[in-house]
Amino acid sequence: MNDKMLKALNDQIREELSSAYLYLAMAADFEDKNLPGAAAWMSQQAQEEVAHAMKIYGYINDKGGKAVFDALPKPQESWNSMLDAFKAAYKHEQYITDCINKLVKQAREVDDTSTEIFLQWFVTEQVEEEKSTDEVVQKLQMIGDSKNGLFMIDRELGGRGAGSGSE
Ligand code: OFO
Repeated sequence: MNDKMLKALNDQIREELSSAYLYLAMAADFEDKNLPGAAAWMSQQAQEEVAHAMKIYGYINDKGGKAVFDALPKPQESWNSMLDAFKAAYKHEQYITDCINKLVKQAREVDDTSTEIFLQWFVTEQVEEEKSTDEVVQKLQMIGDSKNGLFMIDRELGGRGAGSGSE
């Protein structure tokens, strides 16, 4: 594989693991604030990010490259509200979409068709990632300061495994 492409894919492994770290920090903060549903949602999201990293790791190996790991940045520890955390998650997913788009561009530049095709899964996944975080932001904005509303959203988020989440 082209050296630059390999480096860019390795960088994306770090971005995905860094996403996992961020969402696990959010899960821990929700646990701390007695919001078990949101904690479960973020914990599942963190696991999905690890799966995204593993997908790239597997692809690098399949192509005969070597995965190399960089240090992960320390994530924020606490957020002012569930809305703040989900807004940050949505913004983060927009950033990850940008990273994926840059990877696709690079694959095209070096004429690496298999990597371009491999990345299509991530392009589609990012649509879902942005949608699922933004949906929660919209709901939280709708309920405003209502404690009842927050309780209900937390309960709904806890049911993610039952079919409302992304892969
Ligand atoms: Fe890996 O999709 Fe979110 O970050």
